[in-house]
Amino acid sequence: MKGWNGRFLRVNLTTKKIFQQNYSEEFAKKWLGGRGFAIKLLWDELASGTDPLSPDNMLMFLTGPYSGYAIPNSGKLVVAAKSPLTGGYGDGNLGSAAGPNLRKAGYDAIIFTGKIDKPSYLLIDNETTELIYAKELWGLNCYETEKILKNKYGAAIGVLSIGPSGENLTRFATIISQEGRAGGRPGMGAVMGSKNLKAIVIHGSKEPPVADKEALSKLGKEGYASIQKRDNYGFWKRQGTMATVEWCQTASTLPTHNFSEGIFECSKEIDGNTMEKQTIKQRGCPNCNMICGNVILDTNGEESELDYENVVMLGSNIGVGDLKQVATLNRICDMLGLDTISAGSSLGFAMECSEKKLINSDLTFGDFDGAQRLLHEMAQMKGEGALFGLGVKAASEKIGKGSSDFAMHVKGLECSAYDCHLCPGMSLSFGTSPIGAHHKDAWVISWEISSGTREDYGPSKADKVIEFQRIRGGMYESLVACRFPWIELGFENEWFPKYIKATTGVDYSLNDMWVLGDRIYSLIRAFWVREYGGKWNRSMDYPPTRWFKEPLTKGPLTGKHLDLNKYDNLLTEYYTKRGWNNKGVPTKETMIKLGLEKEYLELNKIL
Ligand code: PTT
Ligand code: SF4
Repeated sequence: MKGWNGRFLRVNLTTKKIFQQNYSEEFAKKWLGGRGFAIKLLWDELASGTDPLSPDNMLMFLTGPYSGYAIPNSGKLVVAAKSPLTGGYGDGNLGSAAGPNLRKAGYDAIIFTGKIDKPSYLLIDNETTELIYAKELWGLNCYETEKILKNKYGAAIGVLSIGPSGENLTRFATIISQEGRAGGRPGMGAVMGSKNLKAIVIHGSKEPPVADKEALSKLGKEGYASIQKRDNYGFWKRQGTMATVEWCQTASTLPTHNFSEGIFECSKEIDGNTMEKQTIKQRGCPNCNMICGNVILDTNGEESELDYENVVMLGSNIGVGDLKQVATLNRICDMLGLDTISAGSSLGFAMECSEKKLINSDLTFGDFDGAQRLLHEMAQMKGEGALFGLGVKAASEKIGKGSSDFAMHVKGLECSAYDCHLCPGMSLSFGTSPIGAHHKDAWVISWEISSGTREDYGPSKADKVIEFQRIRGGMYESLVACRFPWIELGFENEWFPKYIKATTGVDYSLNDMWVLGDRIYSLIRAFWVREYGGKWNRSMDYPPTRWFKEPLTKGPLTGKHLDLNKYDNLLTEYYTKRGWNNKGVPTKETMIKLGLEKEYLELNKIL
C-alpha cells in the first residue's frame, strides 16, 4: 500500500498487550481514514450498549492518507469513541504534532481498549512502544503534563494529554495538545481518563510510503503558494476565526445570555479588532501556512490562544464583555482540559437556572469570579460542578422545573456558537450533525444569511446541509485535513483528489468523496439507532426548544423564532434526500447502494 501505512497500533490497556495490526487495501479505499475508519471500527467491534466510561469502550486516534506530508493543512488528527456525553458516536479533530509523528512512526491509528491499573502514558518511539506508569502526572493540568513530557523526550515529540477534567470524568472533557489545540468535544477526554490514560507521547522519523514523491512535492509547493495568494489571506492571518464575532453580531446570531438573544451590547469589547490590538503571537497546527491561533495576555498576564467559539461561549453567552477576562476563562479550560463550547454553555445554563431561582446558587450572568469557580468545580466534579459537569442535558433532567427548554444541546452535545432563532438551515445542520450540536459538519449559516433566505424552510436548505456534510463531514474528516483553506480562503476542493492520487496512487473523483461521505453518514446514523434502540425517534434531530418557543427580544430580529411544523417538514425533506425513513433511519436500499449490506443485516435485527 502507498499513502496509507496499512497498520494500526492496538493497545489493550487491561492486559498491557500492544501489537501491530495490518489492515487491507480494500478497507482503506472504502473508508479512507479518520472518521471513516472510526465508525467502521466502532460498528464492527464495539458491543451495542457498551457504557462509554467502561473499559470496553474503544478510544481511537486516527490519521488519513494525507496526514503528515508537506502539503497544506495536513497536521490534524481525529479522536473518536462512543461518547459519554451523548451515548452516541463521538469524535473531534485537533491539530497536533502527534498526527504527523504517528504516521512517521509507521501507524495510521492507535486503538485503545481496556483500562490500565494505574495512571499511565503510552510512549511510541517508532517501532518501540511502552506503557509507563505515571502517578506523578495525575492531577496535573495539560500544560504542566506536556511540559514535563517534552523536557523528558524532546521538543519534537507530539503529546496528547488530559487534564483533571478528563481524570474526573467531566462529560465534556477534551484532549489537549500544544497549549491551544483541543479535540474531542463529546467527552473524548473523559473516555481517556476512564482508562487511566493520562497522555500519549509520539515520536516518528520515517516518511510514510508515497505513490509519487515528485508529484506530491510539486503539488505541495503549488498548494501553499496558491493559499498565500488568496485575497483574504492577510486578514485571515490577522484575525483568524475571530472575525466571526463582528459578523454574528451584525446578523443577530451571536449567542448571548445562554442563547436567549443574538446580539450582545459589549460585542466590540470581545471581537477580532479588539483582539488584534492585543495579539502578542500566533500559533497553529503543523504543516500550515495560514496559522490562525492568536495569543493574547489574560487578566493574570498569562498567554491564552483565542478562537471564535471559545470567546463567544465564554464571553457573550455568559455575559462577560471583557476580552482579557474571557482569555482567563479560556486558559482555564485549556489547562483543565474542558471543552470551551460545552463549558460556556454549561456556565450559561447554570447562570440562567440561578437567576430564575431553579437552583440554590448566587451565580449571575457576567459573574467572572463565579465562572472561574464553576469551571474548576466542573473539572473536579465537585460542588455545583458535580451537576453541571454532566452537561446541560443531564443537568436539566436532574433540575427539572422546565429547565430543559433552555438547555442548549442536540442529543446531549451543547450547541456551538451560533444563535439560530432565525436560521432554519443552520438548525437542521445542528439537528442532523453526526455528533450532536456541532457546526463542523455543515456550517451553512454564512450561505443562509448571505443568500437572504433566513425565513425559508424550503428544500434548498436540506440540499445545502447535505452538500456541506459531504464535503466537511465526509471528505475533510476522513482525509483528516483542515477545512479552513477551503471554507475561509476558497482553496478549491479539486486539490484533494490530486493529493490523494499522489500519496496513494488511487484515483478518486470528487463524486467518490461525496459517496464516501454518504456511506459514513448512514453508518454513523445506524450506530446511533443501534445504541438508542427503541428510544430513538426523530425529535432527537430537533434543535433546542428555546429557539422554537422564545422569540428574540432585542435587535432587528425582535420577535423572531423558529417554526416547529416547518422545521419538521424540512427534516422530512432531509431524510428523503438522504434515503432515510420517516424516523431518520437509513433504508435497506440506501444501505445496499452505499455498500453497507452486511451492516444493514445487523441494523435490521433491531428495527
Ligand atoms: C472543535 C471545537 C472548536 S471549533 C473550538 S474553536 W473553532 C473550540 N476550541 C477549543 C479550545 O481551543 N480549547 C478547549 N479547551 N476547548 C475547545 N473546544 C472547541 O472545540 C481548531 C480549528 C478550529 S477553531 C476549527 S472551527 C476548525 N475545526 C476543524 C474541524 O473540526 N475539522 C477539520 N477537518 N478541520 C478543522 N479546522 C479548524 O480547526 P473538536 P484545533 Mg478542535 C484551544 O476539536 O472536538 O472537533 O471541536 O482542533 O487544532 O484546536 O483547531 O472556531
Ligand atoms: Fe490549524 Fe488554523 Fe492552520 Fe487550520 S488554518 S491547520 S486550524 S492553524
